[in-house]
Order: sequence, then C-alpha cells, then structure tokens
Amino acid sequence: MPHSNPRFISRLTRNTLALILAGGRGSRLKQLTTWGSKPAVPFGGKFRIIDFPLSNCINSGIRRIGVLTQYKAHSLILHIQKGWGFLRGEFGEFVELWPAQQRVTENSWYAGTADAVYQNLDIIRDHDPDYVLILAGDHIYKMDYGAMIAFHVESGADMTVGCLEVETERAREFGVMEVDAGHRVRGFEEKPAEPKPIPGAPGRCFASMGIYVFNRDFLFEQLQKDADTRGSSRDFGKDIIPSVIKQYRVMAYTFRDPVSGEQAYWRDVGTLDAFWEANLELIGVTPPLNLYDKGWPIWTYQEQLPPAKFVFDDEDRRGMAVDSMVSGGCIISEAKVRHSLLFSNVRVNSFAYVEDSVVLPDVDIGRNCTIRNAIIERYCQLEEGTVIGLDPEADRRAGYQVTDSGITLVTPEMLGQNANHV
Ligand code: ADQ
Ligand code: ADP
Repeated sequence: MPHSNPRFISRLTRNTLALILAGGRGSRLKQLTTWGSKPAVPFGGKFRIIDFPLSNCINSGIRRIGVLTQYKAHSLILHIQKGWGFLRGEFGEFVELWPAQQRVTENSWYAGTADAVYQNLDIIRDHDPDYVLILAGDHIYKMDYGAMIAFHVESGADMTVGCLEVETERAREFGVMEVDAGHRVRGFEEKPAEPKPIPGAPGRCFASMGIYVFNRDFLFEQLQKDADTRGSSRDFGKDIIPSVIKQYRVMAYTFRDPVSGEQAYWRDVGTLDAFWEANLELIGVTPPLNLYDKGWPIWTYQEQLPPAKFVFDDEDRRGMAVDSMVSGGCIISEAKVRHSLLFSNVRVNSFAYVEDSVVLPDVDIGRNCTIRNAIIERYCQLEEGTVIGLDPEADRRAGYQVTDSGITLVTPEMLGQNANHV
C-alpha cells in the first residue's frame, strides 16, 4: 500500500499548504482574551496555544504555512515573527502572517472561517499547492497531519474532515457528522441542539475537529460558490460542509493515538475551567499530553531566561515547589508551591502559598499571599497578604472572576493595575 510508504506521505505533505485560522477571540475565555486572540493565549508553561498546530505542521513535514489573523492579533503576530522565522525560504518553506485583508469589499470584515480563506485565495493560488489543510489555531493536540492527508488521497476524497468521538452532551459545541461504514460523511450539522449519535454507540457522536483537507481546485470552486450565495454566513461548518456532502466525496478521518489506537488527546481550551484543567493535567506523572516527548517536539518562541531558582534559609522556611511545573526565570523564595504550573518569570515571595493554580508569565506574588484554585493573568502584582481562591464570594466582592466550578481568574485590570500587553 502506498499509504505505508513514508516517501509517499512526504510527497503529499510537501505539496500541502496549511492555513491556520487564528482570528477567533474565544470569548468564553473572558478576560484572558481581552488583550489578544485565543491562539495567542499562553499554555503549558512556555508555549502559546498556536504553537501546537504550528509544531504539528512542522513535525508532519508541512512547511508552507499561512496564519490567518484577525481579532487583536498583535501579540500573536509578534510571537510568530520572533519564534517562527526559522524556516528556510530558499527551500520554499515559510510561516506567513495573513492579516484580515478586507479585500473583497471595502467595508466587509471576515464573516466566517470560509470567508477568511476566500479573502486569501489569490495568495493560495500563487503558492500552487495540491492540497490545502485548514486548521484551527486554538486546539491543543499532537497530530501527524500526514496520515490524514494520505487517507484523504487514498480514499479519493474531495474534502476530508478530521473528527473525534465525543459524548452527546458535549457534541452541541461542535459540528456533528453522520458517517457511513465507508467513512463517508452523509450528514453534518453545525452545533446541533439534538446531536445525532453514532449508530450502535448510544451517547457518542462524531464531532468535527474543525480541521479540513481540500483538493486545491475543489476548495477554490466551493469558496467561490459560497461567496456567490446570498445569505451564507461564509463558514465551513455552517455553510460549506452541509452544502457539499450530498454531491461530493467528503470523508471523515478519525483522529486516534497512533500508538494505542485509542482516542487521542485533543483539547479545546475554550473556557476558563478547561484552560485551568488542561494546564494542571500536564503536571501528572503520566500526563495525557506529554510535553517531554522528543519524537514530537512543540516549538515556541521564548526569550532566554535564567533557570528557576528556589531559595531558602532553613528547614522551616524553604522555598519549594512540589508536584508542579516551574518555568525559566521563576524565583520561589521561602514560599511553597504545590500542584501548580508557573509560567516564565514568576516571583513567589516569602511565606506565600500557591496551590492548584495556573500562574501566567511575569506575575509577582507578594509575601504571605495564599492562592488556590486560581488563574493569575500575566503581569499581575499581588500585594502582600492577598488571599485568592479560599472563598468564592470574597473573590467576587474583590472584583475577580469566579467560574461556576470555583476557579478564580485575576487580571491586572481587576487589581487596578496597568499592564504591558505584548
Ligand atoms: P468553532 O470553533 O465554534 O467551530 P469558529 O469560532 O469559527 O468555530 O473558529 C474556528 C477557528 O477559526 C478558530 O481557530 C478561530 O480562531 C478561527 N477563526 C474564526 N473566524 C476566523 C476568521 N474570520 N479569520 C481567521 N480565523 C478565524 C469549529 C467548526 C465545528 C467544529 C469545531 C471544533 O465550525 O464544526 O466542531 O470548530 O472545535
Ligand atoms: P467562542 O465560541 O470560542 O467563545 P467567540 O464567540 O468569541 O468564541 O467567537 C465566535 C466567532 O466570532 C469566531 O469566529 C471569532 O473569530 C469571531 N469573533 C469574536 N470576537 C470577534 C471580534 N472582536 N472581531 C472579529 N471576530 C470576532
């Protein structure tokens, strides 16, 4: 089978152009996206969410990548300019930023995801790829796209949709597909009120991951057709997929862990609770997402920082972190950190206690602070003795955001502080 021939796959990935849709705000992340889009939100100590699809492309051998930006793209643009410029132009490799162009009419902004791609059609045409891989910039997962593109080609598809099995209760957040025994998509509903379960698997649905492989010409035709359709919201999930499945060959590729064959790790960290949980999950002894896997490195941009430092005077006043991840530039000085993830350049000062918390970069936690079940946004300066996460009502009175499950978000604005938001 050509499928199992790695040369065959590398030929496919080399002729693929990846487009990462990085324009969404992700408003459910509340104040975490006040200053930037969801793909730019920090994750896992030293990464940003977009580093995952970008690294997946590089690791899959896809080295022609356009990042489509829109909403508050400044920090995303800086991150990509600083960190992702290492590809070799002379080999035809690139990561390019394609900002919202407003090219179609003077005053129309991107409507939906399909419009974002449509507005860049002439750039895509110039690159002349065989396949276009459309990705979301806001999911955390490690996936070899080569296998999906090979599946697409071997099954003779016009378009292939990446999918996962999810529980019916969660399926309302996704595009839900009906798939026949030959993996062909027979039905598709975007965010249905009553998701159709998988036959023979009650309680489970096929959910679209929002990632697609298109044959180039088919993509061009369908985007043009959609652009000419009055009333279309110009969205792959809402408009394009439901309209093409009847006439064309649209296949479903199920994303599985390549080793175990089981459901693979995939997270849409779209809410504060999901963000908190997905970050803290990384700490475990056998985390569902292994960032230490040399076979699938996650690349990022990070400034050079000194090592994390733990300062103590004597046994009772030790600076320590246990069951935690602590990034470069952190100093834990006579303070205790338990089951927490500290991003870069966090200071935890004497007698402070941090537990079950996610602390974003450049935060200063003052002496005698107690922080639990919290997300502390970048640049917060917590004054001496601040208490967070012990009493949700007190947190709300203090102006913090508390989720229904009791995670407290604190941002510099809530503390009356100005921050440098880059
Ligand atoms: P959603 O995630 O709700 O559903 P959407 O909000 O359109 O879809 O975002 C998809 C991706 O595109 C995100 O990465 C977002 O940042 C980006 N994006 C959105 N509009 C953009 C624009 N105009 N320009 C650039 N980027 C843009 C989608 C599918 C569902 C599927 C889920 C899986 O529609 O069918 O189940 O993804 O999460
Ligand atoms: P989520 O559903 O993850 O909470 P949103 O509701 O913010 O995310 O996003 C829904 C859609 O609206 C996305 O396609 C996103 O790109 C778009 N969107 C949200 N806010 C803005 C904005 N300020 N400017 C442009 N597009 C936006």
